[in-house]
Amino acid sequence: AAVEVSEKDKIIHNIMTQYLPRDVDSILKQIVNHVEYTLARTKYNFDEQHAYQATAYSVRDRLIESWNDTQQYFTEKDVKRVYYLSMEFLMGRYLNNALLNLGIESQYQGALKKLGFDLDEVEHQERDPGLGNGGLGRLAACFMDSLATINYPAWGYGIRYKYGMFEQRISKEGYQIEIPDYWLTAGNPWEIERLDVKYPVRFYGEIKHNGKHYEWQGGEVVTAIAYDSPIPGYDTYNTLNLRLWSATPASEFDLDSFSRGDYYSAVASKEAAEKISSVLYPNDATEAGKELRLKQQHFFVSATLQDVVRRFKKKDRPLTELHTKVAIQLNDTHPTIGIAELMRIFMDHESMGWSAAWATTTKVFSYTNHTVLPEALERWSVDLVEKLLPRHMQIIYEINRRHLEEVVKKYPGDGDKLMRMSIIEEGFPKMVRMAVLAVVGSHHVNGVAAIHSGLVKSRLFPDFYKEQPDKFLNMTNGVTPRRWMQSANPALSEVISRWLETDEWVSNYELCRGLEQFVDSADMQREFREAKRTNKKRVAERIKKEFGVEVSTDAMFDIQVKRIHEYKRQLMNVLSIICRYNAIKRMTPAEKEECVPRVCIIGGKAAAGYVIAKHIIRLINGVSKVVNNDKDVGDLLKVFFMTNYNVTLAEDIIPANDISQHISTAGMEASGTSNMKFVMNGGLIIGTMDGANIEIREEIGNDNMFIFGLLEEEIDRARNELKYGGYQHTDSRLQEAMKQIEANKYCGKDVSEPLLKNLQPYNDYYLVTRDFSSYMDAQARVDEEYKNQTSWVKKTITSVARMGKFSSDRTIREYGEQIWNLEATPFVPSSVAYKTV
Ligand code: 73E
Repeated sequence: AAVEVSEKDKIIHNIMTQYLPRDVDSILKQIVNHVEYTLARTKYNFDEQHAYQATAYSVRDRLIESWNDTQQYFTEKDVKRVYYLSMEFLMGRYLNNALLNLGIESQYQGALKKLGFDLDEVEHQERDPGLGNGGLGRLAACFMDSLATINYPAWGYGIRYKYGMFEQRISKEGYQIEIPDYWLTAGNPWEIERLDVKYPVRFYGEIKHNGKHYEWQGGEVVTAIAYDSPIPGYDTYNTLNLRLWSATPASEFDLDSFSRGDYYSAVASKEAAEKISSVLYPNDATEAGKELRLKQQHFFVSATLQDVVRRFKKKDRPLTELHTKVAIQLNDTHPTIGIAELMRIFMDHESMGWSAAWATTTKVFSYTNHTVLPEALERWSVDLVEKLLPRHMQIIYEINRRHLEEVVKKYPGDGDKLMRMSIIEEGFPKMVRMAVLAVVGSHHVNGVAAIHSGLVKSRLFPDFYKEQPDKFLNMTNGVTPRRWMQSANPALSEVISRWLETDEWVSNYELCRGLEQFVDSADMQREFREAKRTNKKRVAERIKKEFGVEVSTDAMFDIQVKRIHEYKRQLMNVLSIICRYNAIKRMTPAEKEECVPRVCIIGGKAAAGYVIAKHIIRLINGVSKVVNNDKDVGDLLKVFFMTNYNVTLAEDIIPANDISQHISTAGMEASGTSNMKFVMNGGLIIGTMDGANIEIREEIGNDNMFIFGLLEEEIDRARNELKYGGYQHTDSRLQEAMKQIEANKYCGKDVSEPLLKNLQPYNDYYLVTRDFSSYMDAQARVDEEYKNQTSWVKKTITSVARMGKFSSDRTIREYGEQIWNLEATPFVPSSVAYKTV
């Protein structure tokens, strides 16, 4: 059908006959234009930082074109959208990712070269926005990339923190120091401030009934302002939106305080509003229960739901059909208050009755669980929720009453079951269990790896699983090959593309299976090794610069980078490094000849209040100092703690790994995602049967992994044996290492005493001493196999070829098909009005 085109559209079309041209000279002009008109700098003299800013603005311009077209297209087609609600989006740097996704890296390289800049150096000017803690936030970022690439209609929603994840420094003595991360100092060229997109969000206050429905009044109101960043997909015109909310004072001033002459305190109370989006809670997997965090949650969820409902209502149709156009994914329990908030909007603002409101709500939400650690399951005291969100507390009570009524009907007299299934935990104080609210209010609940999804059913929610088995699914995590291979590892990516004779594997990882047929080719083996050497050389230079220590690229690069947490067992890694050091000290020259040199790299942040985790960092730094300065050891062992691990550092060092460590106590790491990145970058894994390690092993084969340790089903028993005296380790190497720590060889007793205490049988909850011998055996196998470089590189080729399952494209397709019911909707140019003139 012909599209109606207005006179105004025709005029615009005639001026804007084509989109931003992509040739080198046009790009050069676009960059210089931004230097002059956006940055207001002289075009004859600008530095690398301004070159970065201007380049970023020029790339953003292109993204705005495709972003507008995509959004208009989705609206015209009236597609169903998914909204990914997450407290964290750990996006990493934008520029290189955008250039690769748009396929214009070489043109930008050319344009910047003409201006006297190196694209690589310009890219290094960008600050890494750290709006997340670790795996959960990075997963959200990988998902955005895959959603765009697959052409799913999707938006991300979160918080625009002023301060992201703290910057980690290490003191002279080896302790962690936290520095605030004010990442906006030089502005953020990727975002668009939408001063016109804003919503009021209320806290505290009272509930009134006006005869028809409840009204929530009084209290404090803040305004949420939208900041949008375009998300390009790979090799597609589709561009999605990440909308982050920032808190500002509500515009209605409290006239009372002004008329009382209380000018300063009235202004001050407005300032307090901004606190809400001020800082990311630096916790990975420990729940803090702080009022400000619940405020943050309600703040971004309320603004998001108002935005979603407004968008839906633009087309005239009943809100009971919301689920036909809207799917909302809860990234962990953090946005779960949204279930009560949507009910409130439906009933108090849209005059829906309870049944209709509940039926629709439960068709909209689905919930991803990311951890079974009891200390990480969010619970809010009833008192706090009642004070901060009185109407939501009422609604939660009513949800619970109706839910428990069903339970009683089916299981009369089973008080225990009722207690277990209740949203409210009866105790002193009474608590709201957010995970139970999420399960009751969602149509699907998923874990993030097969073993974890099993534990979600068997340990966390067995009663719910029994009632509704089909509600519970597994969605094994994945990572985007765009950022984690193509962008982070150009050397290896080129080799892969050359042998496959295509670069389509970047958005269709399964094509890498084609590498396997060449695994015996000496040429391919050489090229894989050369790519590895290139990456190791870069990291070796970095080490030289930061630590002043030379390391050989012939040494095995052994890497463990992730948040510091007892369950991830960095302590076990350091203990084994101490044992290796002791063994080297005892070696004869002939034995040293046979010994495989290792460079051990450990990195990661400890939550500021997590004392033991900080002690572990101090111990690593102590061991590093002793080992690296010991002349007897020479090149055979070097140990480095890499400061301030973040996405950018990960992109630099993951491609350099020969082996990486994923050694959590079985059953405790829900999935892990760096394990996937390390293997995709041509390394092997030493790890436990935990999280996604298990599925990686299934895909790449047991021969290509170094697996050790107890199985999940053996853990409870082993813990009891340790605790009640049936078991004590007898590993003399471990005894020696612990004695040295006790003698304060590596750190003072402020650190060594609490660490050793945690290794006592009755305290060793994470089973470090129990898994230790098995771990050392696996390490010995690693050393042995590394001696045969040909068989090693063959293992890495086979592994890279077989990792297709762990592309986040596969993960997102599963969510799209099994949970969200979405259709891929690639933009078709002819459908946009002004393009058809
Ligand atoms: O195993 C990882 C998982 O790969 C898990 O620990 C992590 O999520 C990753 C992605 O699925 C995770 N983070 C949190 N819980 N699980 C968490 C909890 C509270 C605050 C911030 C993050």
